Amino acid sequence: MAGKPKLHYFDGRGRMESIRWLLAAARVEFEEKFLETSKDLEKLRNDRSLMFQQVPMVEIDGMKLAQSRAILSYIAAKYNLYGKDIKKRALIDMYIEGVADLNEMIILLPLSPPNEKGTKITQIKESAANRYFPAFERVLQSHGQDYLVGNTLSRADVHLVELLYSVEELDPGILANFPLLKALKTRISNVPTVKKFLQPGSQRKPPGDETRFEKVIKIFQ
Ligand SMILES: N[C@@H](CCC(=O)N[C@@H](CS)C(=O)NCC(=O)O)C(=O)O
Repeated sequence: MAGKPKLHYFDGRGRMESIRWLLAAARVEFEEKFLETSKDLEKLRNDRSLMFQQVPMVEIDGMKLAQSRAILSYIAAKYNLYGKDIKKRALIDMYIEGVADLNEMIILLPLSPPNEKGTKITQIKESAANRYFPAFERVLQSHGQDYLVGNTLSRADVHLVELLYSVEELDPGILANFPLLKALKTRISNVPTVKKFLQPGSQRKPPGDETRFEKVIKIFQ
C-alpha cells in the first residue's frame, strides 16, 4: 500500500491550504514537512525535487507533484471528487476557477504593504459580496440540490466552503444575505472528515499573523 502523501510547504496556509482541505475531505491522512529556513528550500531545490523551484510540492503515489492546481486535480480525480462526466467536470472547473480568483487575493493579502492592506480587504469583501457569492447562491437556487454539482460532494463544494470560512474571517456577517451558501457551509462542515479537519488540533492552519509571515518571507529571500 502506498504511504501517506507528504506535503512540503511552510507551516501556514498559503497555496497548500486548499490541498490540506481536499485531502481531509477525501479522508486521506497526510504528513507535512515544513520549510523552516531558506536552507530547507535550497535542499529541495538541490535535490531536484521541485519542478519549478517552488513549493507546494506533494509526494504522492511515487510522484513529486508541483503546481498547486495540478496537485488538487490529481487528488480530486483519484478520490472521485471531480464529477462523473465531462459536463460536470466543466462546471466544477468553472466554479473552482472563480473560487481560485478570489482566493488568490486572500493568499496574496499578507504580501501587501501595511498601508494598502485595508484597501485590499475592502476589495476582497466587495468582490465576495457582489460578484462571487451571488453567483454561487444562484447556482444552488437554480437546482435546489445539496451540493454545487451533480447532487454529490465534489471539490467545488470543498474549495467554496474553504473560501467562505476565509472571507468570514475578514467579515463575520458576510453570509447574512446568502442563506443557501450558509446552508452549504453547514452541510459540508458536518461531513465527518471535514468536521474533524475543522476541529482544533487538526492540520488546518490558523490565519497568518505578521510575525509568522516575516519568518515565511525569510525562507524565500
Ligand atoms: N503556480 C504555482 C505558484 C507556486 C508559488 O508561487 N510558490 C511560492 C511559495 S507560495 C514559491 O515557491 N516561491 C519561490 C519562488 O518562486 O522562487 C502553484 O500554484 O503552485
